[in-house]
Amino acid sequence: MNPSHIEHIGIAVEDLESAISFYENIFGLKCYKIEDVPDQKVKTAFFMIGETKIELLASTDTDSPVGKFIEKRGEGIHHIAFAVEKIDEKLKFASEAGIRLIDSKARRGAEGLNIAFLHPKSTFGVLTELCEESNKKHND
Ligand code: CMX
Repeated sequence: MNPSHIEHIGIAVEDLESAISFYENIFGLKCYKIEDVPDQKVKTAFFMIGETKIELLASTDTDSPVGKFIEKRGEGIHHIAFAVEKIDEKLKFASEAGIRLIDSKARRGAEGLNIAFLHPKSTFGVLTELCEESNKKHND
């Protein structure tokens, strides 16, 4: 995979506004963007720390990955995202190594990144995301 860094840590929260207020007022971080991702039925809020982001995720529908997660396990770390290059090649490599893919091909996620998830049952219980900046996508 050779990730360059942790792109973001996704945290599932019940109430986006109170979680934003926690990171702003207690940690002194600035929320630089709030984005709806209708495809995933979530509203997201982003904070930058060095090269890594904190992505707060609030479900907009109980029947969504984040809604189901909170219902089953409560609030908490939902996923870790690694920055990679040539994401489709990395997915092929993971699949050939027997890792269960949620997305067999990268798709467009929040922040305009190309993203794909690996199933937590194949990754020691951690929902794992691969991210590639869209202008770095290689289809060859
Ligand atoms: N981390 C670790 N384990 C998780 C998990 C998570 N985030 N979400 C679900 N699981 C576990 C469940 O606890 C459950 O385990 P058990 O069978 O031992 O109880 C198992 O995975 C199956 O969970 P489920 O509730 O039945 O849910 P589904 O199988 O329907 O879906 C998953 C699970 C991971 C495939 C689904 O959540 C998914 O496709 N996630 C990727 C997309 C996503 O999470 N989008 C939201 C973020 C979007 C963004 O960042 O923009």
